[in-house]
Amino acid sequence: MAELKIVITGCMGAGKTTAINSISDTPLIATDVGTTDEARLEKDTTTVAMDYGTLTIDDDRVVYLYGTPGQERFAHMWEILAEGALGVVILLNHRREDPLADLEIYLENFQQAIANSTAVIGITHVDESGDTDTTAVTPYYDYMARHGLDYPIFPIDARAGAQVRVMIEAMAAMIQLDEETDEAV
Ligand SMILES: Nc1nc2c(ncn2[C@@H]2O[C@H](COP(=O)(O)OP(=O)(O)OP(=O)(O)O)[C@@H](O)[C@H]2O)c(=O)[nH]1
Ligand SMILES: [Mg+2]
Repeated sequence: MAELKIVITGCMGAGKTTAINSISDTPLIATDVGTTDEARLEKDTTTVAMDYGTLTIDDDRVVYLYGTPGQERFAHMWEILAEGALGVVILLNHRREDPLADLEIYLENFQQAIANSTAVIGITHVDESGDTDTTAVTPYYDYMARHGLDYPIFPIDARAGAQVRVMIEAMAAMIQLDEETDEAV
């Protein structure tokens, strides 16, 4: 059985904890605490260390999902969680003021993990933006074209397990495994 470690990162409120909770076969392990100060305006709780869940894809592959804290003040966890990851999911909240700037922050901070593996981009909160899925993804494709990147982009609602699952399955399919050892190659 191949064990695939995938890290889900992205800004506060993008839906990392929600996404893992919506697809995990095992009860979510979360480290959310009540938000304080300015973050309180956005939501009631925030991840301070990590989320953890699992997803069995098929008889051959199980995914271990690690969610990061979004807030940069907990960024010391990012490198720890990225260690040994076979894929990085960047979730972007389409309603934020400058989601392309967010994308840049996470691409930069997870540069090494992405270079050693692969990445996919999930765009959340599209339903609250007035855009359609098709119009929403355009600026992200344009950004990637400008930067010579070609990661798959999925408009998803983190609350909808079926949508999250399609994205994670796509990422799992991008990870090449050695047929004999089941190790990533
Ligand atoms: N309307 C809407 N709400 C969404 C969508 N995706 C996620 N949410 C909501 O947005 C919030 C996301 O919260 P979390 O899952 O805690 O976000 P997080 O990325 O883990 O945030 P931090 O741990 O603070 O970095 C939840 O209330 C979700 O229900 C979406 O596509 N549309
Ligand atoms: Mg969280």
